[in-house]
Amino acid sequence: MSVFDQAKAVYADWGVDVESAIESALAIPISIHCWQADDVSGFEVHDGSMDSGGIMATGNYPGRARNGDEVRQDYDAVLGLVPGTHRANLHAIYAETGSSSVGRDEIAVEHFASWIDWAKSRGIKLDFNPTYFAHPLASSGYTLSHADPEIRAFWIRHGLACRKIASGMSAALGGECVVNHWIPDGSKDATADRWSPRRRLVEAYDELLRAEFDGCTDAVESKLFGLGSEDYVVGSFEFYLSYALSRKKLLCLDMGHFHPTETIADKVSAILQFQDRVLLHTSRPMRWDSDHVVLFSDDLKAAFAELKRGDALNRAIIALDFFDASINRIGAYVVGIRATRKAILNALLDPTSTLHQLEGEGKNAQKLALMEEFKTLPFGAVWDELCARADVPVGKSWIADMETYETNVLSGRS
Ligand code: RNT
Ligand code: ZN
Repeated sequence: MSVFDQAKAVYADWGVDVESAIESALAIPISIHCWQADDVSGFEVHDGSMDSGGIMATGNYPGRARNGDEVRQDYDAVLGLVPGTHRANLHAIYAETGSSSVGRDEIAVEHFASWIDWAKSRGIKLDFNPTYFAHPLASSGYTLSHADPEIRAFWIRHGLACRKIASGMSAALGGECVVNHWIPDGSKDATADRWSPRRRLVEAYDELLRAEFDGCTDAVESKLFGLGSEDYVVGSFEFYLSYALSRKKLLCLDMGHFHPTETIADKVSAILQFQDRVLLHTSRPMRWDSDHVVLFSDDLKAAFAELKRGDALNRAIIALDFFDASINRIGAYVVGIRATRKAILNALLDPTSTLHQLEGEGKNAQKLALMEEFKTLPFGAVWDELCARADVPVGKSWIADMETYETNVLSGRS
């Protein structure tokens, strides 16, 4: 009997069907962010320095992608090393406008033609994000909630341009394109007026999101604090929870955007009582919203286990959000993507009905014991089988592929 067959029998003893878990785990889409490849730089030509706008990639490991072709080349390398169904998640600053500089409020779907061609040829779909940061009109720390109506209007036009681009991507590729709106707005210290920016933000979003665009699904992402917005973030959790619910928009929960002991695992069963779906930004905070590479951690496992226990894995849109410029970026991608897929598989192998039954009968010690037991079942054998079936490297063998790519491709980038 192979190691996999033994593992299958162990899970079957607990009523868990490994075959269907593998099949479902491979089918769930993970949207891969483009911004790990180039440290959230994008391709815009800037005059002078850009405000970091609340987020920052640290490190200077060689091999950063410098243009669209290199980001797509990196995507291709990564896609060969990770199992399952994927999408690609772009930011507006990854528009390719040739030698001309095009304003953020003037970008259009044709500036993403190379992306669309690439996605079509790879059979993957695109998601999208307006870039409300790294721009002179974001340097005050406010965008859609800015006190100046002209600056607000600029960012509303940018958001609208992005929603139209998303609609174009959807038309070209089929299916929906999820557009996530995150703004850095907030202030560093002792904010006297926390009310006006929030009132303006409601109005700005109402204007920006009023029209429907075919194929474009909008989400809004909350945050606790950012670099330079430690005291006050306009788009807090309460703000966006209420906004999304009242305006029938998706809420985006980023794993790094809560208090350190607060996890999103407990939130999904509350939010999904009222919402059809939720967008997850799979990330890993370390002491703060540090966007570290996602690992197969307790937090990640708990989030996906919660979804599975509520039969809600198909109600979560899974998108990665991390950026580490201090290590091989292909490695960062592959570790984070594999960790996320592992957490999905792990959740699908959960003995949910037995756990529910034990808890219902008040057998809480037995429930705890079973949860502990599952932590040491031969999960690795099932994961390896999943990789083999997806025709990607099994176990640690992908590391050698990463090293070869580093030698052949990344080391040539200055
Ligand atoms: C920032 C948000 C946001 C960004 C990306 C680049 O705190 O998490 O999702 O990371 O849009
Ligand atoms: Zn995020």
